[in-house]
Amino acid sequence: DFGERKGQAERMLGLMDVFLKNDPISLQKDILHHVEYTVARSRFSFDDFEAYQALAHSVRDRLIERWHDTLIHFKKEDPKRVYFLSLEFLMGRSLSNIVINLGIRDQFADALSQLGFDFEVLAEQEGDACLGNGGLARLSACQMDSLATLDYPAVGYGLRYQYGLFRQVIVDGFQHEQPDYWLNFGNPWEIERVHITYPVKFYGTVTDEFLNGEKCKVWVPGEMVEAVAYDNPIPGYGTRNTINLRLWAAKPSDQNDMESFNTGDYVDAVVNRQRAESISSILYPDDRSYQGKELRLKQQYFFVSASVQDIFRRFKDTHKKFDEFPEKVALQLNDTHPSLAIAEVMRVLLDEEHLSWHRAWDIICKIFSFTTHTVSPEGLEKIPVDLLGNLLPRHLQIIYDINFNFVEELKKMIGLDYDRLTRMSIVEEGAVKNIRMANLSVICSHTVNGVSRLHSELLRTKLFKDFYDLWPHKFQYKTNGVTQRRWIVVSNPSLCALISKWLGTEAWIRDIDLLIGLRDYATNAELHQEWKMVKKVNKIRLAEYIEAMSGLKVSLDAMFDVQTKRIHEYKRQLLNILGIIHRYDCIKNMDKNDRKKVVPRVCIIGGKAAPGYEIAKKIIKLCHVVAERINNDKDIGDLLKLVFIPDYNVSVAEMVIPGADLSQHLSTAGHEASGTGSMKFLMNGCLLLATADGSTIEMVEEIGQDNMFLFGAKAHEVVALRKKGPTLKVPLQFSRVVRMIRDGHFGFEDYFKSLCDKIEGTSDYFLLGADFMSYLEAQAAADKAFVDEERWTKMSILSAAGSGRFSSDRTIQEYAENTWDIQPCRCPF
Ligand code: RUG
Repeated sequence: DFGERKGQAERMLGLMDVFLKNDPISLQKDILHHVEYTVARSRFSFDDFEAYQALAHSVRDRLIERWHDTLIHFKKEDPKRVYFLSLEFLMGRSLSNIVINLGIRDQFADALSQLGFDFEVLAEQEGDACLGNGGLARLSACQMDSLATLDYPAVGYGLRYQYGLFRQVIVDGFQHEQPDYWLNFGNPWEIERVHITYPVKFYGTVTDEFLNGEKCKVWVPGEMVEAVAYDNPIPGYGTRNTINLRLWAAKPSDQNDMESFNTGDYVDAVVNRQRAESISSILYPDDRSYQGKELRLKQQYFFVSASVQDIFRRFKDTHKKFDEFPEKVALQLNDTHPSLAIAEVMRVLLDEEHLSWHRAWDIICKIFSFTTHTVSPEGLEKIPVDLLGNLLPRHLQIIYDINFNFVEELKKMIGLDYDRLTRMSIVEEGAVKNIRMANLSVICSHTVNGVSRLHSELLRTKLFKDFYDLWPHKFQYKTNGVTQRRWIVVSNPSLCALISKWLGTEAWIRDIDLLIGLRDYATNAELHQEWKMVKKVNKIRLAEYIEAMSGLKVSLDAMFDVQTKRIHEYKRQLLNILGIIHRYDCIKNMDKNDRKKVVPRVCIIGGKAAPGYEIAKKIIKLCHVVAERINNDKDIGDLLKLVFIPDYNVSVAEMVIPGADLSQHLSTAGHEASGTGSMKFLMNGCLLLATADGSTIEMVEEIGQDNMFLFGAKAHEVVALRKKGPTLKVPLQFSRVVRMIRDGHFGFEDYFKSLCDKIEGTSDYFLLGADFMSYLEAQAAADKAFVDEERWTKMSILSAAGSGRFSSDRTIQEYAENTWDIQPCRCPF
């Protein structure tokens, strides 16, 4: 029978071309084939969107070839794999990234132009996949790109939300949220795997039963849902390796419904089916505050359970002994969101594989590693015991058992220090009893890391001090990084070509350390000319976007000054707006001569506020009323403009970042775990105006303090400043601009009262007043540098040249070597 199957396989191979061809005629034939047979349009009449669909399917065919080869290669080699568990992946658009990584962009562009289409125009047809909130989610996407490029055997697991992050619509300056049904027009990049499904159980009871004379726990669930796999191949650059991002969608389980259908309760049964689907229907739009919602908990367990079943299935395909599990499996927890995986793996080992507690616990301690992205204790996830016990009764028992053993061990080590025991316990006692997911993650992981050096220091000295004192060897830091493939090659093709020309190679696209070579030409006049030209091209693109979006014409001679990120008090968009009001006020009070010295600015702010975050929404409104006033003041002209870019997402970022001269990263020191937007700006030769927070501190080391504009209190000073309370002095300039808002210079004074109250006196938790003068000085320094074109261009070149350390390739390599202990597994060409 094997001989027959082999014969069949050979016959099938003979029928197919070995690989799809990439010459212009083959590509055109493929595209037209997909127009006719996939999109089902006539090849003589199809529009740009249909052409995009056909193009995407032609690209997908090529992607699938490599993906299959990689999966077969991994199966054959059976290396240790890392399983990257993340509740969020912010992929944005895929087409351009994929063709660049596959090395077939130019071939497709040529083929399309012969068919009368422009590649870039078609690429614009694609919608963004926004299955995440912000930094954490985009980081996951960058890390997948690096894992594939560096040939690591990795699988990403997440949720296939039907509704991604809400669309931000601005009406009269107020944010409104609209649902993002991103799957409306289909998604050519995913492959539905109807045969890869797993049952996921919820609720019910746990009973004691005897199996072969041994007492064991049996969980009888109250509800069952089916998890269906959707695979998203992620190609590496300069390699055939194409790894898998497997996202789970919830489907009703037939087993669940049989009862209701049989009892004739047909309508209820259908409604129940819809309830099952709701598990993967929506992304929670706030990544920083955890609300103990049942649906969110269900999402977490749903994706964890399906992923763990998948991982066990793969392991058991080729292995019999569970002691080999840690040699083949590394499980990475991206924040605490997937940390139920710990209890789930334990449950499977104990209740399904019938390992002893001792053996199961030994495996747990070897396979999990945990990255936290949080800075403040309030940001740490807690799950009410009642909620967890109701939804996942067996998991709660296991967590209690882990905690019992831990606390007993701890007592032996530290004695009866009850304060410390209470702090370190997984269970938080109180009016509402909670499970502390961060404590669970730290206790059960062999490695815990922060996402910048400063962040790790804060973890060691504050957030997880008790744990660090106990297990210093567990704690590491892995400074975040972003992929240069997306953030230079895709988003800034002119800069990409320029860098390759001056370095004499494209090798930096895989080996980012080569970027440092640009330093040799930092004062080269010819490079300066070309560098400025590239920036100009990108500024034109951004200016056209601004005009199309808002009708506002902006001057290309002005400094494009950008702050784009989620709107949050600690990120201090308000400091930026107050600075703009101050600038406006100063210009208004200048005579003609002084005005000639003003450096014209186009201030650009963009970002979404979480729907329930009132203060953040007020900041957006304030930005709009200030913009309205300034932009319509004829007396100001081109000296100052303020633009709010709505619905900031990955593809908007790809256009905004290359066009920025200056970018602002204003978080109160000690509040931004890392920050990754700054890395993208840096790679694009944009100068930074920033506080000494998160990864910025490491940027200063790479590019030098002279090449950026630093300001504000340092992390260790922030605590002391807060302690000063009412005696803390704020500058007159600060009080004046806040008064302007209070007095209704921009209207809506009643609406903005609570906003002003939040930043005056002892309420100014994020220290806008204390940092204001230093901020204005940094802004003045930026103005001074900007008028000296040669100096600015040199700083810009040095920024890009020094950005290599902030590539996710470096981050991933560090994880692979120091955390996961995995080796590259390169698929032969
Ligand atoms: O706020 C952090 C950023 O500082 C960081 O750069 C990013 C990636 O590590 O993660 C962000 N973050 C934090 N996203 N969600 C959280 C809350 O856990």
